[in-house]
Amino acid sequence: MASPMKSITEPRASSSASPEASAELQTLTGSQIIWDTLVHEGVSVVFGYPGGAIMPAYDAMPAYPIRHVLVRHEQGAAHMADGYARASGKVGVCIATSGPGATNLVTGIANAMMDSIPMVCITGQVSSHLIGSDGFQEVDFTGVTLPITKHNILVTRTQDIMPAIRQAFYIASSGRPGPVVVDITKDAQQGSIEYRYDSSPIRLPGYRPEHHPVPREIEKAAEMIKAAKRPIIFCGHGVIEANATAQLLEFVQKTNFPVAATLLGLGGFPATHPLSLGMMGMHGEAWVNTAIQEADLIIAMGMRFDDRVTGNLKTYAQNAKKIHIELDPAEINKNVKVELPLVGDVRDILRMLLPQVEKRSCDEWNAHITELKGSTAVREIQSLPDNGRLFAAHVIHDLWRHTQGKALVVTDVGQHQMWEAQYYKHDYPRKLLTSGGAGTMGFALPAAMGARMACPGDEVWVVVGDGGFQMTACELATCAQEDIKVNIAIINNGFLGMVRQWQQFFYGGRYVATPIKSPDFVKLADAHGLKGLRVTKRSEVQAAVEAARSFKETCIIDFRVEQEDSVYPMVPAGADLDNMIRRPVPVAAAGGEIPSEELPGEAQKDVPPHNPIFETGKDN
Ligand SMILES: Cc1ncc(C[n+]2csc(CCOP(=O)(O)OP(=O)(O)O)c2C)c(N)n1
Ligand SMILES: [Mg+2]
Repeated sequence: MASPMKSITEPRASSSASPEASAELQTLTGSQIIWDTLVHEGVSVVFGYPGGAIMPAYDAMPAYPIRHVLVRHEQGAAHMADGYARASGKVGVCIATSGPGATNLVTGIANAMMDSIPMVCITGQVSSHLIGSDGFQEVDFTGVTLPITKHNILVTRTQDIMPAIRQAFYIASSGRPGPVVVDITKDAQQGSIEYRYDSSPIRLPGYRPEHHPVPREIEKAAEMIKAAKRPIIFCGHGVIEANATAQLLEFVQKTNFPVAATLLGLGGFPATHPLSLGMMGMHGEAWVNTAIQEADLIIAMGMRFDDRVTGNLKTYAQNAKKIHIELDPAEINKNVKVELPLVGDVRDILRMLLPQVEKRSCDEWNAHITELKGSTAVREIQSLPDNGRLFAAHVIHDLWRHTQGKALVVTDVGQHQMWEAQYYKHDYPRKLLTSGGAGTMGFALPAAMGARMACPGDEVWVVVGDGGFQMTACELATCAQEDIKVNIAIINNGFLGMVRQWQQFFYGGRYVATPIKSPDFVKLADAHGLKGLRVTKRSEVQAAVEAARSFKETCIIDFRVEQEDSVYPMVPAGADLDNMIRRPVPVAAAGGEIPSEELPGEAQKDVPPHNPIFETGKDN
């Protein structure tokens, strides 16, 4: 993680009117100032949960044109704000009371920090005279969130509220985005001051969010691009965050360089484009990881070379020179040493680079990568005949087909997340939202609700495991109360599947604490006044998807999938990137036998019995 930005000064009191002040001087309470400032920042929806220390703010809320979504757990509020931000590109806002309300936000804040999501979290704090006295529901929330926020501010005076919130929005959304906490004491909310909104530009000494490469560096990049014979572009999350997808497409059209994506970069370059290679890394496509190891030039855009992407750093992409286009200087040479860093906004840099790059072809290299793909076709699960069993990959693939690849998909964390990344071809940015850096189970449902609020015209699909769904399933009640329509595909394998897979490959097949029993999801939907369906065969997928779309309510589909399927390929943690465990060649394609070297480990030969609490294909 990049070092959080901590160097700015305390917000200055500014009840004094600035020349650009946009409104008349009026007497307002701190609570009113919170909402007035949010309205000025363009906020139209917040996600939250009330309690003692934030009650004054809630009391003032109805007078302002802001919709409040009442969640069932504050973690949900943070993920909803996060999903709202990812889908819209705007700052998401969540709100909670002090103590347990605030600490319930922590997972959501850490999640947003790891994925650089702009978010402002407003929390109530005990009155200033109680701070440090272990007052009722007192938690030092700026202390707690110091390492998981881009910045945080404790506000104890009414006149500091507006400047603090303005700074929070500015810091959250400028440079490399991230979450900012504004913790406001109850007495600051209750006090009154003469107030007018200050719209003057924010200046924070020591905070320099913008960087620009010098022209010589751009020229050097153009030379390296010209000289490359085996180049690959890496499309990272920063391409999407910087709205640089059009520039990337133009760059590829000029150079004919192939593009691989990180998990969070999926959708930054159209997946159905002939030069799109797919995902890299631990569960990346085999040909992508092989090509990376063979490449002579990597142009990494808006990504941070995390360990799930690189595998063993000592053997990673040894043959490649590297150009790293990245906004955060802290990421340069952090994990992977690069020949040429270009520090700045990806879109700006591509705009500078494009006129300097000559049109060229890359036929030999692209043909070689196509050859690499060829050897994987027999392992392709889609080419298996329908044997009556439902594989998760089938569900995702069919979902992609039936939604014409246009849905906004929000995934949770686990096997289903990787299958989604592999089988749903994302052609558009901000249409795949997933928890990358933190890998937070429970993210999908609330984040999808936030995304739906941001993009009410979008068809939103939650792709979630039976385990992760149960972590935040309480938000179904929020869907019902707030009339938020999402479609929920539970990839129900009766296991904490990704952990089960690791147990199968690396822990001798001992399935400790991974078989998981679920409630009847169809009845659960019904209990909330929502729709529920169950699918056990591939032939039922299409009708269920169509039914879910046709309901005006949120609909859960309980997809009873193959229980012990694994995600392939897999680079074991810390292994060389091209040292992948591959899907065993299907028995039919291999002439009846699976060659033993194809087996992923000892455990595969001695597969333990199915989870006894769940029988695939049967109601339970
Ligand atoms: C909050 C949290 N706790 C634990 C984990 C570790 N973990 C990663 S994947 C996984 C299993 C997920 O199971 P499920 O939701 O059923 O999805 P599946 O892998 O079966 O598709 C677990 C426990 C995590 N990522 N997040
Ligand atoms: Mg599962």
